[in-house]
Amino acid sequence: VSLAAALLALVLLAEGGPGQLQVTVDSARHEVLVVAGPFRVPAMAPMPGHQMMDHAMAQDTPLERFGWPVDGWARGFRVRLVDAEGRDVPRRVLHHLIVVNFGRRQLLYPAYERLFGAGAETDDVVLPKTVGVPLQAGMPLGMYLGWHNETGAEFPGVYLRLTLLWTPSNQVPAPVSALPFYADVNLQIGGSNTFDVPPGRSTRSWEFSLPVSGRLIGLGGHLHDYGEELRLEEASTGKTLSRLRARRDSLGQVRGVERHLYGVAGEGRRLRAGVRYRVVGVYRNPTDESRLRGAMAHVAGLFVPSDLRCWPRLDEDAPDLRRDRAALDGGSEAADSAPHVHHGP
Ligand SMILES: [Cu+2]
Repeated sequence: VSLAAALLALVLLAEGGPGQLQVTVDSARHEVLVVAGPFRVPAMAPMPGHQMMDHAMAQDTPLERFGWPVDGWARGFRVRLVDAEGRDVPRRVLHHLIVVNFGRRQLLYPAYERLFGAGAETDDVVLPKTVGVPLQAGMPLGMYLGWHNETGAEFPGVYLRLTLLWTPSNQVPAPVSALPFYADVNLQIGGSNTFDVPPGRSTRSWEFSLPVSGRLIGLGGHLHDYGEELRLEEASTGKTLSRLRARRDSLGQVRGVERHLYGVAGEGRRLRAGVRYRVVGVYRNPTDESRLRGAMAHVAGLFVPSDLRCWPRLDEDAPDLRRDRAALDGGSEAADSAPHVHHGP
């Protein structure tokens, strides 16, 4: 076993760039380990309120690309931060981690798939073995992170150890293929998705239709402070298909958003190709001042297409996709106009 494991344990170095990204396959445990770093994570001054923390103060690292090494399905991840001696670094200094799949388009947007995102409060995610996100060996992935270190101490050399769990392509029965689903009330691809929140109650929504039918088997959401709820509705009837309420404290600061697991074997929430749907974000601002560009509202989950062959094709030359690529690859202009767009759950 050890020889086979050793032979199968590939170590791939990310092509180009100063990053020391290492990808290692553990074929016995069905895990892919991605190690990035070292990163210098300076201490930041504490910020009043959570909104500042949410965006302006998170420092994004440059995108680092790597190739996904195995055929199969991704079914979860674990995140750990360590120093050069292997000692744990507090997980909360990692504000967000985004993994992008440059080999596939999103369902609703001509933009690259966000395989997953993890925030400071996101627990490790592990799906049951009956479901997974299909990935082929060689699929071009990329990742970036944002630091937010309020511990008061600098961490001079932090390594991110991202463990991805996968199911091999020969598993019987094969898992159900589920792909990321993302719908935002205000996404400009390659730009920002934030918007202003006026005093009082306000809603913002975006309508869409799907190129392929399927079912949502899980859905979470993301709101900033003063956020009240997110809804997924049928546009013509206004019928609510999913409602995600924010957990808020007495000042309206959002502590989290509900998450629904509609089941893997069960029906999930059926969505049909060609039907108009609407994602709605509801805010209630108790102050008498608008909060400028202070809000975000989106849902993110897992979608099982009825036919994966009908998934929309990636068109590398489409203007939206080029904008997305430019923003992800950085460059000062793109970085200014495009703070991170986080995708969960
Ligand atoms: Cu946000």
